[in-house]
Amino acid sequence: MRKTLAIVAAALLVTSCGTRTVKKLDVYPTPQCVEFSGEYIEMPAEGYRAECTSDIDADALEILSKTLKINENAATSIKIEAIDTVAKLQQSGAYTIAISTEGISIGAYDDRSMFYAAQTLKQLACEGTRLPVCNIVDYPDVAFRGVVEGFYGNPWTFENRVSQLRMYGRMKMNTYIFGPKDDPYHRALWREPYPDDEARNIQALVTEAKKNKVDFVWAIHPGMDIKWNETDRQAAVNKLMRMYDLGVRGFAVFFDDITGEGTDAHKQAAFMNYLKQEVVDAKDDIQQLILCPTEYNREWANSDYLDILGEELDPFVRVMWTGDKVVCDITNNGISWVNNRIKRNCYIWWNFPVNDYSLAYLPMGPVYGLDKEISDKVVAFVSNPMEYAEASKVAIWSVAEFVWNAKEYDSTASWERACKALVPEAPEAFRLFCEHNASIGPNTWLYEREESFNSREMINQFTKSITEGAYNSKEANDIATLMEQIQKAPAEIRSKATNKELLSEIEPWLAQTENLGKAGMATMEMLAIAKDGDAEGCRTAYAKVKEAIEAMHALNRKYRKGEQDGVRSGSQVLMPFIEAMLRHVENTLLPEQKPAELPTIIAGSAYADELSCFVDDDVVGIVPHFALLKLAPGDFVGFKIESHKQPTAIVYDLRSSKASQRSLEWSADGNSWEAFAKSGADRLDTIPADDSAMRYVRLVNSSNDTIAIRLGRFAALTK
Ligand code: 14T
Repeated sequence: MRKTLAIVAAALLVTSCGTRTVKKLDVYPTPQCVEFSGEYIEMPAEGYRAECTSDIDADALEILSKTLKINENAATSIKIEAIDTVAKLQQSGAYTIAISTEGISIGAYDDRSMFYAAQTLKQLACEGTRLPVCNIVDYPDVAFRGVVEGFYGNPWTFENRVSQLRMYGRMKMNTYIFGPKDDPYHRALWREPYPDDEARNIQALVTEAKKNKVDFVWAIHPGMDIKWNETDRQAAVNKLMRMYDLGVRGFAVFFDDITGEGTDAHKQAAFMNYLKQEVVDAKDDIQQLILCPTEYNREWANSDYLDILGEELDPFVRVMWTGDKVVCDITNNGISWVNNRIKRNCYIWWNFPVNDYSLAYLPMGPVYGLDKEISDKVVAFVSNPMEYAEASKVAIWSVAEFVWNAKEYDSTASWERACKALVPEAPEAFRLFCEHNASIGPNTWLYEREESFNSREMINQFTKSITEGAYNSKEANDIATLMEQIQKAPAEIRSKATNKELLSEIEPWLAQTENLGKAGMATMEMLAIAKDGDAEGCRTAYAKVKEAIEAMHALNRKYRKGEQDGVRSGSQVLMPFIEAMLRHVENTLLPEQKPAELPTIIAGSAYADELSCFVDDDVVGIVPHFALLKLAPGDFVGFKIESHKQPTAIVYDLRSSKASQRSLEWSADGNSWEAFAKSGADRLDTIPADDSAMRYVRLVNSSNDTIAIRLGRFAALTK
């Protein structure tokens, strides 16, 4: 019997779909609407005959051929037609699929739709021989979805970018914005054309992007030194036209993180409108024109800047927005607020999993904190990743799921899938690694991501009982087992994962996680001995824990960069647990091991009680405190270093205040003070400290007004 392929009209599919889903299909991102009874059909061995009214997109066809076998003489058909009826399907990427014993029907709005239908079919046919009998109607929640390579630090390599573009194709993301802060031709030398070899790379990336139905958007960052004159306007047009000649069909202009002349809203709007006219209107195939404003988040939007953009910017120009802060959750309310100001739906630039402000931490945990209702109110959602391209894929995977279908988004399930997709050879070990490398550490934005979430409760429970004098063997065993798994996971990942680039990116954290597991195992051994009151045996075990922690410190030191910390793993739950258990053993069995002296806060201000000190390897300082500290003239905050230590340098990351308003001082005795020779930069700096008598450090409000400071870091490196 010759089976004909039924063309299922899209309208029919829509009305017949969406009522009931008996079983879920393993397709990601989750389609909007799936009707599936649980029944499968064998794929015809001879393949399918393609029937369509117009040419099928070549990239889609390539996937279909591999997945389904396309054979002109096959009896069963795969029929492709345009969708022209339902509103939700009237958008790029929307598609329908109907699979029955009669054949396969695909409805496609554009080439991207066809490509996405092929991607879905590829996932449906993953077992190679059978297909589910189903109806799928699918379209994205957010029109533009993807990634903005917009971080400070080493830009991604050509190979990184190719691999990303392929992933975006598979995950139905359609936008890649090229804007790495440290690509010279993006920012520092924005007027200059790319040298030939780099130009060729961009050309090749544009081709790869096209194959994956991704808009390659090239961003320029002229604001550091732009003059609002004819010469610079022309320089920008010329540069964009050169990029156009390399194949680029989307442009963005970033005015973030600048001061001075470049920040003028009227001038920026006029500049964008000029580019619209001279570049976009001069061609007929430019897809996107995007502005990243100077006031790109609500915390910084305290002027009429956004209203001016809203009034004066050509409606074609889209406006980026990071949310209520630079790094934050994305809330419904915050989006409505900015949309009113800019008089259009904003283009979300989400600063996650970027870690350029906190390089010691690898945010490998789940993606959450995105309001599901935002998808109607944003024109786009792009994520700013880490300089580690492969490691960023865990978060990017989940962002892709969220932006395609927010109401079906389940952050934990999505994260587990992402871990499995990235390291299918050792998914459990990799998931464990990610779970304990999820915190982003202390930061100005007070943003935090949950770490060790599957063991937090067990750890808390155990800590509570042990400090109450009880030792719960069952819990102790469970924690010891966990520590052993953590210790073993890195070796398993190294030996099994085939993604070598990923392995090299995360190697410092793999090593640190191994150390963490070792320290944790030693801790549990120490506690098992401590419970019997054997002080002598415990002393040896205690030393072993200390040694393991020293190994972590040594590794951390090795990777430290300037004011930035080195490599941290398990910082949120497991390290505090290990430290707490050391204190517990010191207090109960080994009093002689207690540190003789601790650093202390000194404060000639109201803040003495709010602040506390930390000691960490060779750093002593004030625990980061991001709430604004208001200091009246003459008020000070500082700390006393333990007498047996001597500082070598003072490091700080002080937000909000200016160096000219404060003086940094030191003292030998806490009574007579002397200013440091170097007054230091406003925000981040390292000040040499070379007097061997130095034991006290403070900052004083030396101005005549009250000043406000955030203590991101205020510490001494010691020897
Ligand atoms: F353009 C913006 F949307 C944006 O987020 N700009 C930068 C971005 O390149 C960077 O990766 C991100 C995370 O650190 O934050 C912005 O950079 C900053 C923000 C600051 F508040 C750099 C220094 C800051 F003080």
